[in-house]
Amino acid sequence: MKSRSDLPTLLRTARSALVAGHVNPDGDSVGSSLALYHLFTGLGITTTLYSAEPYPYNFLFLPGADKVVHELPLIEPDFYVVVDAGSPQRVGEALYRQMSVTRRPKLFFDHHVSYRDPGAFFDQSFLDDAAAATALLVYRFMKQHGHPVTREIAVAVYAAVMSDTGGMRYSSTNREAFAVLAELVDMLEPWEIAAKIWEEVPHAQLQLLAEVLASIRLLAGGKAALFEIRREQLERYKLGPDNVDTFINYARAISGVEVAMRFRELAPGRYKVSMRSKGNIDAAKISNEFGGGGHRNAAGFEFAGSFDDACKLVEEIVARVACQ
Ligand SMILES: [Mn+2]
Repeated sequence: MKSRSDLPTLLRTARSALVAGHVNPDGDSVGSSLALYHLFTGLGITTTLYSAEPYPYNFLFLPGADKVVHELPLIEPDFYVVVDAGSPQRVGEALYRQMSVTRRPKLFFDHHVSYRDPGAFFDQSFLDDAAAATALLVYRFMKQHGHPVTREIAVAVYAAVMSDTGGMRYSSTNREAFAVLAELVDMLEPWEIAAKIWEEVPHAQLQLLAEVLASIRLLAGGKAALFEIRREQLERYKLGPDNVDTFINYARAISGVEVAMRFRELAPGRYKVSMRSKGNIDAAKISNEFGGGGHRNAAGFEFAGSFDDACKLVEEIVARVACQ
């Protein structure tokens, strides 16, 4: 079984594959998926590039990103590869269900520490929590087995490493990350990739930001800043949840504000709430009151009710938590 389902063998024998990243996809998930997609298609394997959710706007420039599909193919692929997901469940419900019952090989590339595949789910895993990005594990495999690194693959790996290290700033940044970027740098334009990842927003995002900033509510004597993002707004501007990720920073930056809360509407009367705090307020404490969790400076929970209800509750809870 093992020998038939390892990646070098599959690359010689399989005719089709499915590559999937995780829900709420980030640059590493997209870049790792695309590196494998280009490797496989280059070897003549018909490859489905799958993502349960749309790729973030800032990674749509990556070559091949337009090939992503959000529906599972009708005909089952010869094998599956999951990247960067932390655990197999995070590929999304439909694919997880299919992979749970399939007899086809399943492989896994990841650098997250939380999941140690005991071989119970995957047939072969490439895991290393010392890697700065999952894309580096894909790159290692390619080098080890002598697969040529094309320009498309170089751009995908470079963007994945850059984004997952916050531009080589996070504690995961290491010698391998620098060495691989140096190997790739002649095949691409670093300034162009940096600009695409960090310096571009769609015009509609700024229009929505203007609308949202004007609607920020200051509560609890100016200690809490709350705002809502309704589904209708995202639909009207044709934007996704990733387009509003940074909005909370504006609310938190307001002088006197100690906690900022973003209420993103999931369905009528149901919200996903993200919190960022600074100063003395413990965001996790507020989150706990709503049945959620998190850290002192970043927490979240789901809220059932209206935004007005939420504001009243927050007013009361912040007053109490701030006194503790
Ligand atoms: Mn990652």
